[in-house]
Amino acid sequence: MKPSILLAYPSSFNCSIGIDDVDIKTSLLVLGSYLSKKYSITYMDFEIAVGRPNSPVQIKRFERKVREYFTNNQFDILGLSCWTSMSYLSTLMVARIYRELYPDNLIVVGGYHPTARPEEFKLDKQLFDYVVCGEGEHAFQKIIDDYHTSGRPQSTTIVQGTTTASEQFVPYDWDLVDTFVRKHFPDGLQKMYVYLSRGCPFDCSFCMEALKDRRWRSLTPQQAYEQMHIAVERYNPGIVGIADACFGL
Ligand code: B12
Ligand code: SF4
Repeated sequence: MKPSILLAYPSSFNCSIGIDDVDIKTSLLVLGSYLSKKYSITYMDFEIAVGRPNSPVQIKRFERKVREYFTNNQFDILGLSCWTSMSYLSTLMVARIYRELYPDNLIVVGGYHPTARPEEFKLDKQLFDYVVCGEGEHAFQKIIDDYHTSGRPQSTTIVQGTTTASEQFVPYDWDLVDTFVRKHFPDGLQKMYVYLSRGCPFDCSFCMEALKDRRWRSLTPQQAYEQMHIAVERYNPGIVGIADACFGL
């Protein structure tokens, strides 16, 4: 039987920026769209569903709500996006709750923070099974395939993800986020971000992008137009942001 997979964004703790401006996480959607060709994927964003806790009391509430969610929803594999360093603490909390409830299931983490600091996910009692650095598509697909045959690894394993070539890009699978959007954005999406290209060949010292393999890849203009068109037709947002690391190179 194929494993069930949850792709989740864990939120950020003690973040001074307000919650009003939060939107669908495009990177998780990109990753999920690739994996959903082969596997059953569920999308969850605890930042939107539960909130961004800013005090010990709010963090306790967050913990309780996440535990409730996992008690009612079990997956074979939990994929957590510690996308920026702002999500490090919430990633640990969500992983700990899941590990406590389901000690034998697989936990995978990826995103910019693990890419920069993979050792920070080698923690007590093998909290994480895999830490994916760089792009997630190929690495996560292989992890899922291997899990099918060999189960969890013996210890936390750091994996360097290989870069997705432009011919391997898949269209956004908006069905993945549809139930979530309808539940949490009853008035529709005000704003959405799309990527029309990926990567950047430059090496600015303050930017994480250079830690990937510095290959710029893009949709063709026709594909880019189609992807924007499909997204707008479906959700009619007020704003579509093009969020490329190096747009139009
Ligand atoms: C677009 C973007 C945004 C958009 C996001 C739009 C959206 N709704 O998704 C906006 C403007 C909202 C934004 C906000 C912020 N951003 Co920003 N953003 C970017 C940017 C420019 C592009 C990212 C990109 O190219 N993605 C393309 C996709 C395909 O690649 P990807 O995101 O890396 O995803 C892949 C992997 O990370 C991996 N992966 C991701 N999750 C998972 C999970 C699993 C399980 C696995 C296996 C793999 C995996 O697989 C994905 C597919 O290959 C980057 C980089 C840059 N040059 O500045 C900064 C960047 C990511 N942002 C950054 C920061 C700090 C922020 C903010 C915290 C800023 C702030 N103070 O508010 C917020 C956080 C928002 C949030 N809620 O998380 C930093 C993160 C650095 C760090 N170590 O923390 C970056 C790297 C810029 C930098 N300074 O270096 N951002
Ligand atoms: S994405 Fe922008 S800031 Fe980052 S390395 Fe490229 S040019 Fe520099």
